[in-house]
Amino acid sequence: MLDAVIVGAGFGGMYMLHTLRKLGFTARVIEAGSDVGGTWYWNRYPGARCDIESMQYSYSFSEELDQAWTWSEKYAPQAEILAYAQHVAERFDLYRDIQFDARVERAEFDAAAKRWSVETDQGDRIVARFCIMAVGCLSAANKPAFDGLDQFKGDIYHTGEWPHAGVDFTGKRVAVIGTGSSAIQSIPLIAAQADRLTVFQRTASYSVPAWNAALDAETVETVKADYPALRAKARARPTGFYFPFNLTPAMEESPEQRRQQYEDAWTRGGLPFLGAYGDLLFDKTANDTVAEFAREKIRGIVKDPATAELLCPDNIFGCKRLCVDTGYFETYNLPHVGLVDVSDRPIERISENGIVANGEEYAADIIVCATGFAAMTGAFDRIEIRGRGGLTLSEKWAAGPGTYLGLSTVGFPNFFMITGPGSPSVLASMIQSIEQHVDWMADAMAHMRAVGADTIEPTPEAETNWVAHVNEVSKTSLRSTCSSWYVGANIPGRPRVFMPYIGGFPVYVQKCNAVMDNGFEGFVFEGSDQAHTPPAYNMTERWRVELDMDVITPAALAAMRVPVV
Ligand code: N01
Repeated sequence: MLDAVIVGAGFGGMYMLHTLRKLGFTARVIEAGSDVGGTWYWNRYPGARCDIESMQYSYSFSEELDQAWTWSEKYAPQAEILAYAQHVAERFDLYRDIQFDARVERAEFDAAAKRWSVETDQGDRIVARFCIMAVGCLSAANKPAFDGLDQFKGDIYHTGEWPHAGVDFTGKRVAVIGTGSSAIQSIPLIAAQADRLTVFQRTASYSVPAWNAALDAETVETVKADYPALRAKARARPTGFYFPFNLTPAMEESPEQRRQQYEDAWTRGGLPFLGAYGDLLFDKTANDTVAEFAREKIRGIVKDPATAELLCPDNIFGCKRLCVDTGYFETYNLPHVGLVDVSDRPIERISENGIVANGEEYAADIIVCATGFAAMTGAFDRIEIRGRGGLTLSEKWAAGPGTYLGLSTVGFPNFFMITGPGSPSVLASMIQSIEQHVDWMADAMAHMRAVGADTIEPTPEAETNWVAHVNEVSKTSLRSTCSSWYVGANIPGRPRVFMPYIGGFPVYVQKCNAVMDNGFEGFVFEGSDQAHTPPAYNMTERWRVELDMDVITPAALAAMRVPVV
């Protein structure tokens, strides 16, 4: 019997495997794809790249790895991030314990034997003490069931399941459904090839220019000369990555000062634009000023006034995840690119020849669904996960996900989730979040081995309190107020719950550390009465960093006021 079965070979599953092996545990990873990389294996659409700077969007656990790998661009393209994942898998000899082309369909806990049994679509049955989900937050594609889909004579693709051979749009009429990050990255490149491009927009998105560029040798050398310092600064930030942040409240400055500040931030570009003022996501009046600035930018770029107005979002800036683009709005100035507004009347159906919307048929040879994901819980729902008493996780989470610290859930002993709902996950740099979770889990498992405990599971009280805390803290931010995938609102019928933890990465880490220091407060163990003691060995030590009080957010302050559990 294995110590652990890990579901998914993205950045989470890979680091979990590496860490468990280091601590002398046996583990096997099961992966539906044919290689490592997770998100970066599946999302091969044109223009896919990360929007956190490459030198921070990478593992931080190995100084040798940091020195050995050199990123070519400020924001690495998908193929380079995939190559990095493959490099890591080879460097740390991970491939031999990863089973590819096998999708986990069932995972069941046997309470008598205290073990998990995991089954795949290839007929495998793997038995392990721990079941660790590394399934990703944005990995279950949302494919709306448009009427007439099966009648379409052309090809349909989802950005999150892109063909490995690529798609040639030359000479084609292309329809793109959706205007989120994936659409915004791919539309300029599709337009560059296609004969005709029609974009179907339900909600307009805010987007800030990436100003992507090749990384110059001097920048790379400067970072590599003291990589640990950059990593430490990143860990102290609410987002888990470092960028300049202005703490002055936006409304304390004059309109002219604000404009200058926004212009400067726009010139730097990317997600750090949100750092123009520290209260943009907490003060509606401040947010109105940045929203208007962004709309003015769109009106300044897009030449046709009617199209420009359609592209201007009217919701809170940064409430849905901010997009980062290269030439997105400029694309609408091209004569062969059109925009169809489906905000009031949804797409009616797919016909043999294209898309019918607003009573009109728009001809297309290829339809690209950039329609996003069943975020945070969708990848769990695809697997029949049964805990104590046969209850499935989907049944348990029918009214919204309940977790303790986003890494465990009552009724599912020895079951861990990497970046699960209720952890900072998508609101922080994913790889940082992953590493911190894995280190915490590894410490817990090593501790259980040391004290002879069989199972670990949160108490109902701890879970209830954590869910309430996650919900309470979310209310401090404007982000909780709009219909985004953060609250499950992009999928009809899902419960509306703010799923990620918005208290900020370092506050969250402090809470995880405190739980451990207090002898795994909020957890129950079976098999040992020595388990409620701090672990002897501590992988999580490297996460003990001081909060960067210069960038403390109202959400973090609210989170800090609440006791550990
Ligand atoms: O998905 P989305 P995404 N009819 O959900 C529309 C990360 N990411 O794949 O807003 C018509 O954001 C939907 O409309 P609405 C990042 O965290 C990162 O683009 O629901 N339209 C929306 O416009 C990101 O946030 C990068 O009204 C329909 C779009 O489809 C997350 O992944 C790159 C529809 C979906 O947008 C998801 O991004 C890419 C329907 N029936 C992704 N259903 C980086 O840069 C949905 N839509 C790192």
